[in-house]
Amino acid sequence: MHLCRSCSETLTPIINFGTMPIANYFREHSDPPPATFEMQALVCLGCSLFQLGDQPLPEDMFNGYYPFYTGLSKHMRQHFSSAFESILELNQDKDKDIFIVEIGCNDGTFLENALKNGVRHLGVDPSSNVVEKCQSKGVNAVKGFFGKEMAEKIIQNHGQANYVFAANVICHIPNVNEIFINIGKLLEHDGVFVFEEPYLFSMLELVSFDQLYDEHVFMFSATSVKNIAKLNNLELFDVEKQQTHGGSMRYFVGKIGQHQISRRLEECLNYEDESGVLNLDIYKKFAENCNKKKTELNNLLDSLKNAGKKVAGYAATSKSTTILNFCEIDSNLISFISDSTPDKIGKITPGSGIPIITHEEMIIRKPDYLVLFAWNHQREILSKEDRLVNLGISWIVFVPEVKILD
Ligand code: DWN
Repeated sequence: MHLCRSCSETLTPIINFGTMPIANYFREHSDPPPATFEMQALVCLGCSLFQLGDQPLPEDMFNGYYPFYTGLSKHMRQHFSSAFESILELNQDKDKDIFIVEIGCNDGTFLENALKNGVRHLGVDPSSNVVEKCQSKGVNAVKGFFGKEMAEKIIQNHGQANYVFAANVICHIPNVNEIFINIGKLLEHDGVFVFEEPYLFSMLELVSFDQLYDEHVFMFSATSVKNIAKLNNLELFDVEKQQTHGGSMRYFVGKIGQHQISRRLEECLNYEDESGVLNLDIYKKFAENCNKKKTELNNLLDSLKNAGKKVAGYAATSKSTTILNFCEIDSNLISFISDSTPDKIGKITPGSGIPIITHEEMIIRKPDYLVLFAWNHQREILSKEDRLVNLGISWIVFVPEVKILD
């Protein structure tokens, strides 16, 4: 039996995806195999928090080798530049010396904007390789997990923060109440905690269950964030939909009574309520859809193999670990996956053992089909890779549905 990580109610099981490896453990053949865990998704019908039952140890997931760099995507660089502008717009007093803290700053793609604008800032990240990337750019960053000790150290060295920002990070941290409590301490009385994460209702609608992997222990909705904030003496006062990662939500949280509750938030909460955020039916349907998608993808790949076609993958994403392992796809069905991250080249995918090569080599090896694992960057990738279609390579997508693109 699992209890909700926020409100402690008993969780209701939704779907078990089976044994999964660490999603970002791209390794050499000779390296030890990845740590594994049972990936079961559950929902709390008390506070609506959708979550995984178990999660591997944080130090197995985030360490000196974390092979993901936000800044590799042009679209994400633009997104974080505009996220930074929106945070500046929250500040009414333009002469104020503001201080922004980013939790999970990765390679500093967001905080580079603070640096450019002369805004006092600090990034925190547990992975030393990305912290070094920040420091090499002149972005202030420290290595460590964000918690009580880190919050106190930041206050002692820099004072309280006007803004705390996090993107695709809070859903990684299991002790969510503790995070909210410590962010509450770090924030000035009128400060704002702005964070954005893949949105529960987008995942349900697109059946993008590959958003769930070891790191993504939560899939938030406005309802669950409102409840977590309340439980920890904070208040959700606004939300803003984002196009990133197939549909994300940006949440604005402050101290109780400090900010006006927005109309947008009220509408969003109504929408979630009417859509059945606390009703088991929508989650049962999601589980059915996940199994249906697995069958459809397997059928398509089997039929292409039987027809003698060469199928490969594009982008060795964290998400691909869930798809490949849940659908039991290995190098018999997908010969290789190409990727732009130098750290991943020459390695194999976790669990499924598919070799990773560069995009240049992929073109030389010319597959007939490419499964797009970075479907969340579809527009960016299809436009920069239009040469592939001229080479006779067709794209296979599986979000929102399994199909070969025209
Ligand atoms: O939350 C998280 C999100 C935001 O980023 C993480 N826990 C880790 C990571 O997840 P992901 O690996 O699924 O992210 P992406 O951005 O969907 O995929 C990144 C991978 O795709 C990289 O290995 C690089 C590759 N890629 C590529 O080869 N060509 C990406 C783009 C945009 C490209 O054009």
